[in-house]
Amino acid sequence: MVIATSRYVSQLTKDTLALVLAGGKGTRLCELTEDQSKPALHFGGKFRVIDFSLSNCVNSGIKQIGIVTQYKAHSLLRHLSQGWSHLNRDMGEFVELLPATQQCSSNWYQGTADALFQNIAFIKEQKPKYVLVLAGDHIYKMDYADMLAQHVQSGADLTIGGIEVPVNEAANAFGVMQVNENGRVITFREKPAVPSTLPGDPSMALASMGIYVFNTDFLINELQKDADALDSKHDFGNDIVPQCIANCEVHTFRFRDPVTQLRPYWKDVGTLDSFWQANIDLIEVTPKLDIYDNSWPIWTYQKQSPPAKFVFNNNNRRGSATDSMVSGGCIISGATIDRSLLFFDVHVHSYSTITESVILPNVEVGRDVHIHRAIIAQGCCIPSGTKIGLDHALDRARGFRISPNGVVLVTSTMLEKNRKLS
Ligand code: ADQ
Ligand code: ADP
Repeated sequence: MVIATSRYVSQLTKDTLALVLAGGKGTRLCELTEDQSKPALHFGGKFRVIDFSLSNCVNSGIKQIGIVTQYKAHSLLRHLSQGWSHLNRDMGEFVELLPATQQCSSNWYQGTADALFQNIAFIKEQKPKYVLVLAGDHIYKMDYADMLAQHVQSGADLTIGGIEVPVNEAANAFGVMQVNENGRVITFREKPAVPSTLPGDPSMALASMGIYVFNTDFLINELQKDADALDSKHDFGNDIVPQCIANCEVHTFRFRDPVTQLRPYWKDVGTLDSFWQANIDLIEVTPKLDIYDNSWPIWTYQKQSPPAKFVFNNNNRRGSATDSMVSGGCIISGATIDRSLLFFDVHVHSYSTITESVILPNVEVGRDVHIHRAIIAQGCCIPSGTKIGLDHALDRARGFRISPNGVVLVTSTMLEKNRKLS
């Protein structure tokens, strides 16, 4: 058996079909996912969340990709057709969309396992040796070829991507595993209230990243068994993984930096706080996730925009941005931006300040507006004189949402309600 580990081209990655689960509701993101799914959310100034998993696939050499969509998929489908339709079917490369209700059943996908079960015919048609199951809502850079190589070498039926996380972050949030000295998974509990810890380190747990490599025949068999089970929720974390651990050879692949052996950046942007934090992480002086790394580009689609413009206004007020990222099409006129991330086409008018905030695309910020520690959703028009994030009681009274960590979310629907009331 030959195991090629070259980053870009290897036989293993060519023999692999990636299936990206991109249909979750993302309810903990509240109004941000009111009209679009979590993987479609804008992220990092010019990307969408799903671009990270898809770029990892392409950069790892995996170019047979199916994307399983369900909930509010319109903007996701548009983004995928604009940005991810360039792979060449004739060369065996594709990004195929697999929406619910168009497969073998007339039902919506009942859970993540059912979402793949309904696509068994598609999987068989591609004839892959391995299936890599991914979530479309994680921000990270990972070479899946390393995981595939370990999977094949270990002889496992299933390999689960694992990462060390602080116990308090793992509780009720992630699947948590215990492994033996050979990396074989001994126990797995989905979102336990009290996670088991790493041997010798009671502060850390080994969390499942929700990334799985299966031998294809084994996966199809397990999906069929799960579909026949009457007491199943048809979910990977609750049903498929525990069932496999009880009966088969399941290993973990530890996601670590190959050189430093440290924990790489990996974030599930499932809450308002984690979405805000992951965006703000990018403006660190030396961010843990390097999106300027030419050896691991994050591919996306973005409409053409002119460069960001900074204007000194008629009253000698400087338009400036410090420790911030400002995207194309932005105009900052006589306003101060600090420790913030502005997506494309944001206009900020004179005498305004924006600090520690994430401003999504196509936002107009009027004069003398002050925004602190907030997420301003796409398409908002903030009226002149508005204060956001300076007084949470006032924010609440205006119907803005405050996250557990004190980040204020403002959407155009909230602003419109306010306008009608005033
Ligand atoms: P969760 O992220 O809570 O836990 P889940 O809600 O099933 O699991 O979402 C997994 C992925 O599937 C997400 O990308 C979501 O968008 C997508 N998805 C959900 N329902 C879907 C459906 N009906 N159709 C298509 N796609 C759907 C999982 C694991 C944990 C692990 C965490 C890591 O179960 O064990 O720790 O991921 O984040
Ligand atoms: P302010 O309220 O800060 O005075 P303005 O809307 O008057 O904001 O715009 C200030 C400056 O921003 C303008 O003088 C111009 O230099 C620049 N600007 C605004 N809109 C555009 C545009 N569409 N193209 C190029 N520059 C623009």
